[in-house]
Amino acid sequence: MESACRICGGVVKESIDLGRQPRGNGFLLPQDIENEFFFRLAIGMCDSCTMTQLMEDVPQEIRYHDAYPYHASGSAVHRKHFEQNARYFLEHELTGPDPFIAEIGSNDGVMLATIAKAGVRHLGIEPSAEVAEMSRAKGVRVLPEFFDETTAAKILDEHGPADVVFGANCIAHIAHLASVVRGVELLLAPNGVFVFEEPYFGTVVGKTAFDMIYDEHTFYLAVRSVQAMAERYGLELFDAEPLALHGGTMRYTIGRPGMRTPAPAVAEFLAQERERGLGEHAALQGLAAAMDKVRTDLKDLLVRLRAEGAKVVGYGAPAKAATVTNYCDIGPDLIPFIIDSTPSKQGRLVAGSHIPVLAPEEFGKADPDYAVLFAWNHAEEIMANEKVFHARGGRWILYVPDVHIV
Ligand code: JHZ
Ligand code: ZN
Repeated sequence: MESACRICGGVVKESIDLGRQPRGNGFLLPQDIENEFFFRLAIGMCDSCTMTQLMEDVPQEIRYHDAYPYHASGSAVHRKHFEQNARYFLEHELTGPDPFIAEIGSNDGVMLATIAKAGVRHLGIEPSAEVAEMSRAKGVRVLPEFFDETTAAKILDEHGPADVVFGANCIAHIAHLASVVRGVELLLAPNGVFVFEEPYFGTVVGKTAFDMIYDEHTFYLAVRSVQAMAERYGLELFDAEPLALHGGTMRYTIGRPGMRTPAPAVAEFLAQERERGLGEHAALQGLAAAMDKVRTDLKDLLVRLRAEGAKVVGYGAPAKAATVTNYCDIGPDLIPFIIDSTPSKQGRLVAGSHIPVLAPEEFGKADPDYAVLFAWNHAEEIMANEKVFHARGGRWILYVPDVHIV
């Protein structure tokens, strides 16, 4: 199968088909099972610009509805990270007279709350009403819309050029990314920067983190594909910084050509990606083989533990859990429930696999033998919070980069 690249119009060749899948964040009530939404989850790479992307996407209004359940403030590590981000911008980029920062997909205001407290002009662009409301309660100013060229023109009109446009775990979601980049190009001040952080394609391949593949992740960004995208829309990639978040994120800094000297990291990552073959279709073929093995190993382990009479539950219900449970055919018969601290997910079912999501209090009460850590990217924080489980002999099952027990 082939499709047209959303960035350059080139040919995207399909490499991995995960079959009929629900939405990653499609947590649902039992009475809504009948009308559950499914689509064909498949990814491929563009022959011309190497951008890896979904073959088919889910309309954004279905994904980012008013009750969008993911709250970016749900982790202490994330809260600290985004506060540091805000402080960095305040100290290094928002230093001129009356500076202005815009954030695309500002969620519950985890980053902008610090900017608002500092009294700096800002605007969050966030279409999902509930999280937008949560950010307003923190003093954040929000425009409840999807960002694109038209929105950018409106913002420019009303607020003037932006010194910083920021986005985290959001830019790679947007199917009309080409229009977003054109919009940013319009909105940026002459020396302004577009900074965004997204899970790194090199992580997905390197760690067999195939659970990063779901409806919201339209694009799987790498330094090479981001550089090509920036150039195509009249911008330049100045920096690429690896971050530990979400198991391996890359933070990109883009701006008007020639305004800054590109950091050595850009050339270094480009060379590294060439060496790793990340711009070749073979990278996806390798991932397909590795994820097949994880599927077999994880399912076999859970079937064996059930036969032995062990009590196994899940921990963390990230969007990723939908991909893993559905792709590996894991349902409530193998994992009766998953613990998650997010109130908007509790009492609901994981999309497709229909495993119930319960509040953290239920973990200790159930006293399980094993817990599958679906939120593996938060391992340190969760394992520290649940020390008692391990001390009592409970064991964590992880499946990234391979299936293992700790
Ligand atoms: P977490 C998010 O994906 C959302 P997800 C989004 N789609 C995206 O693009 C990626 O990030 C990159 C829970 N938890 O952060 C909270 C506990 O229960 O891996 C969350 O539901 N106890 C925008 O959904 C989940 O785990 C805890 O102590 O894959 C983690 O979700 C902690 C720390 C978390 O994101
Ligand atoms: Zn392309």
